[in-house]
Amino acid sequence: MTIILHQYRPLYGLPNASSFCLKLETYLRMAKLDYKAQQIKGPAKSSTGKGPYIEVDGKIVTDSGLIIDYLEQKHGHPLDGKLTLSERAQSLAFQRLIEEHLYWATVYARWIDPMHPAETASYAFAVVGFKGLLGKLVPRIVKGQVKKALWHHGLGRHQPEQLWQLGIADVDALGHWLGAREWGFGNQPTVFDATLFSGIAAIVRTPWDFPLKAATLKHRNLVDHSERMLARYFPELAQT
Ligand SMILES: N[C@@H](CCC(=O)N[C@@H](CS)C(=O)NCC(=O)O)C(=O)O
Repeated sequence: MTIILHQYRPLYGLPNASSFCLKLETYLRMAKLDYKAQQIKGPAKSSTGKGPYIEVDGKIVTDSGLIIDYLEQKHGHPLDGKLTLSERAQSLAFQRLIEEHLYWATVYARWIDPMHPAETASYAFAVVGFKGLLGKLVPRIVKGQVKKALWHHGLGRHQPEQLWQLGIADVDALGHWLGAREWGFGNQPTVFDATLFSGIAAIVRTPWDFPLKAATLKHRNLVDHSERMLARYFPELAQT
């Protein structure tokens, strides 16, 4: 049965503005599962109010990680099946670093960074996708919600210098850990690679400069990894 993938809009030459949507769509392609993508307009109609979510077997499943778990229960473990328990533990730990910590530094860069008011405003406008009066009002409202979310996460309580320092430490750890390897584990990409790709591409494809991006660009292996993933799974978008 075809999976309906509900996700946000493409942006900056990437299949999606949202790292979580990008990770999930990459997973679907990696696992060769049949899906149809539909763009979320307005608030996501999922149990958490967030995207991505899928419709499958007459139900809605939400959260990229829980969706992958659900699909693996049904279709087996085409990507991570050969990993040892220790490798799975490492994969999960790095995914949490990318999605629950580094992600928030990227959110700050895209939505809040006071050094780039014009760029963050144009990002908000592009990502929200309304025109006219709504295109003026909604991005401001969402920006307020993002600011609050960053505060509650904790990263948003730091001064920019410390916030960047914390995000850069994540990227350095990822760059040093990946080293000269093509993929995170073994000789085939796994869910870790889908997550790393989504987290790094969101930083380096954001089209203005900020300290986290400068630090990420220094890790050529991370940039190459994300371009490799894009070329392999989204050849229609890869740069020549
Ligand atoms: N843990 C979730 C995170 C999803 C998430 O944070 N999605 C963001 C977009 S990147 C979202 O829908 N935000 C809308 C909101 O918070 O209302 C996942 O893996 O799917």
